[in-house]
Amino acid sequence: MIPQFSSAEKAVAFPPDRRFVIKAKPTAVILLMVIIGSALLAAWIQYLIMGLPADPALSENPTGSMGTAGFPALVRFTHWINFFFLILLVRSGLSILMDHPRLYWNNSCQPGSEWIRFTPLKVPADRVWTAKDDARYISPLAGLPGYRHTVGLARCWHFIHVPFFLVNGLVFISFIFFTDHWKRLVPASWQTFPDAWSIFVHYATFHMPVEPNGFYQYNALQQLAYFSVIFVLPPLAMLSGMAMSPAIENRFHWFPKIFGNRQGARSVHFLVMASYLVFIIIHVAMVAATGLARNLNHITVGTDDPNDPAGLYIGAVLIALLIGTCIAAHWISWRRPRWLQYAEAKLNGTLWRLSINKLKPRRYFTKKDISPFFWPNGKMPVSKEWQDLSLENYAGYKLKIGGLVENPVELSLDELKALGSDETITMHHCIQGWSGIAQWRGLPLKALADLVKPHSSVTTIVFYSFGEGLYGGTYYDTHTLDNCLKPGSILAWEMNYQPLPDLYGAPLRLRVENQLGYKMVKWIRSIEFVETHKTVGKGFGGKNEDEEYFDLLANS
Ligand SMILES: Nc1nc2c(c(=O)[nH]1)N[C@H]1C(S)=C(S)[C@@H](COP(=O)(O)O)O[C@H]1N2
Ligand SMILES: [Mo]
Repeated sequence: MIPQFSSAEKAVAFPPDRRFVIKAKPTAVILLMVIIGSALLAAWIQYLIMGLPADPALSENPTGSMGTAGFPALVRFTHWINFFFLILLVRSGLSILMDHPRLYWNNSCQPGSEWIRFTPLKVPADRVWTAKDDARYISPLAGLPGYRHTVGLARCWHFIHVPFFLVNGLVFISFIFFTDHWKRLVPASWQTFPDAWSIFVHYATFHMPVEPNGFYQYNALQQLAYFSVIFVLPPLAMLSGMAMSPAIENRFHWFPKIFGNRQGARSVHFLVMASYLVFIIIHVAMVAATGLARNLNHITVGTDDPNDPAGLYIGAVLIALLIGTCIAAHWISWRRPRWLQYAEAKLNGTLWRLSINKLKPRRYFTKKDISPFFWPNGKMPVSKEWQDLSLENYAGYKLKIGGLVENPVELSLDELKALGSDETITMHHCIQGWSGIAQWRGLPLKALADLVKPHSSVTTIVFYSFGEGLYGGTYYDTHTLDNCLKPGSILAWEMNYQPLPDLYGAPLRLRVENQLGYKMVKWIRSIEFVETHKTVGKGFGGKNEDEEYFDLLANS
């Protein structure tokens, strides 16, 4: 099952340093301890001074309303389907997280400002340290697909589950509201909160409250927990996920502000995942502790039998199936990754193309928003051609623009500048997870297209770099003509009111604001107008698309 890495891939994906470290800011640790500690402390104080509170289950109708009893087939199915998706979403999410193993509450992602990191490394200040250098290894036992810098495949898995996860959730929610089953999950009165607290005091002081039979009703704490994982966490996950999309962020500036900013959304997305993990652990432990066989009969065969072993068997089969699914997913990731890439393009590529890809980026950032730090990424060009140009400040640089155009041209930087310029202050969204806000000035691609006059068959523009991809070979990427003509799509020669530095892509780099960072080719050498991306490189739309299974369309 171990993937066959070439030596270049092995150096990236399976590096010698595979330490796993979690390091949170002291304030984050203290905050967590205060929240948990004060709840426990309050429970113990209440218990020691006033004794154990009355058990709310005893004062309620223990059988509940018979109309909502039991676990209908639809509830059982959606519960298990949800469980599968959740595990795969968490596992692929962990792989994505490790590609930029730091979480922040600020947009600049300045090293040291993270509230938690999953890497032992501090960013070295004395040399160039790119975001790719910073990616960490994660064991394939925990992550899907695991290893280091496998964000492309991890995203395929993560996103491919989203539509099904949503549909499954909608089926479940529609069902419980068409029947009376919602009454079991939605607290009916404020009394639920003090009741839930009383039950918490029981658990916190090591007393088991009287268990209502879950076939008929839940206790108050259980009800609140289930309510949260069904009605609070999923919307939070969805909104925080959407807030990370460059297409959405650049059109609806207010959207990430729901979470403070884009990195706040990323942190919340992580905390939702952590909450789900905590819930799953407690949920499974309670299912086991309060009558495993009976509870499993409830949720598998839908009977309330304490002795029938059917639920146990089916539960065991389902767990085995989940493990089998994870192994199959691992196999697909390394042996048939193109299947996954195709499926992801078919499903989400299509959904994005029809929806968020249509949004036109808007301008709203101002000078004061510019980030004090901007992660560099990619490999600096090593060719003599580029190095010579750099030494002479790009005086001899000529951008070659050709392909299916009426008027192919070669233009120097001064000639490009004479064609016009536009300025944008925008947020850059790297696929790895970091962001940064910078000012860019350059030639609108629209002006370039007007000059060279593409044939009517042109759908795509290819941007070739002087630099190389992660495993060597020319770095390139493609964009639809349509996205290149959107506002803010420019060939930039200026960054933060200075000539574009070498590290950030001199002499020219691309900005196409509804896309992720890897589509913004740096150190541009030439441009080609083509009918389709399929005839360029390996045909997937760019160097990362060819070799790392990134998305052709990068709206999310
Ligand atoms: N030629 C080239 N361009 C590139 C890359 C690269 O590796 N080579 N990396 C891309 C990625 S993944 C990102 S996030 C941005 C990073 O831009 P920055 O260095 O200005 O942050 O450049 C993009 N353009
Ligand atoms: Mo990136």
